[in-house]
Amino acid sequence: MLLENKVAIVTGGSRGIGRAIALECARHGANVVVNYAHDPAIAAGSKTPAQEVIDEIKALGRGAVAVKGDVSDPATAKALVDAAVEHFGGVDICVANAGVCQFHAFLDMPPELLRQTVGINLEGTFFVAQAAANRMKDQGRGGAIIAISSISKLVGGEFQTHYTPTKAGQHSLMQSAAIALGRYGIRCNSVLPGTIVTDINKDDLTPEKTAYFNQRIPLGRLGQPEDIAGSVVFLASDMARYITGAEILVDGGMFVNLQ
Ligand code: RM4
Repeated sequence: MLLENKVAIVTGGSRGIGRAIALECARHGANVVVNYAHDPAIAAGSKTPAQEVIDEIKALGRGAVAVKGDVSDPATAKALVDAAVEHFGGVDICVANAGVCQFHAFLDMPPELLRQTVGINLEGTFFVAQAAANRMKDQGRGGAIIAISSISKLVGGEFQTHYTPTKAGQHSLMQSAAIALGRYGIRCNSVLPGTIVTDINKDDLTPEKTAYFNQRIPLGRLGQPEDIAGSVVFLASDMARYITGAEILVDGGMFVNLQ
């Protein structure tokens, strides 16, 4: 129970890595504000992903509320903090997870795709971190901000020229925010997932690419969202009380495996 009675905001928390983080925070005692951007079409009588994760958190005995919003809009960050205060009395943890990666060639990259990717991945991280940090400062009890960056902060991708800069930018933001916020006891760190199987890459992970990755990854498999959640809980907890401006690479050894 590393996060007993803490309040966590998780952006993009209804699916994939964000969902796994939201659930693990709840397992460790946190109440969770789950942000999501879209309501996918669902069969009559079934639940949306956001409804499902809220119900799963409540089944764990913790509080949960869903807030729909595009994190590239600063108003969403305010709405998330307001919801945390209204429902749970404040904010202790902010996980900036929401992200997009529509694979596209560089030479004919449409400006709108670049702007959307920067808006969600980098500006969205900025807005939610800023809103959470202002609340944490006013609360006077510190806090933890975690950006879900990526191995793509460290390496490139032919079809990710719009995306990898946002991942590097997220961590650079955490480094500078760590300096700006340390005086308030607010820690800012990044987690760098490797290739994790989620909705955003299911079409990209062809059998051939999966075989390549499995051969390159020393642990022999692609990551799952649940492989990331523990590092986030650690950074959010008092076990990381002297860690700020840092990064944790969670990639099965992919990055270091040149030969
Ligand atoms: C990650 C990394 C993975 C890719 C996802 C979409 O940062 O580049 O390989 O599948 O993004």
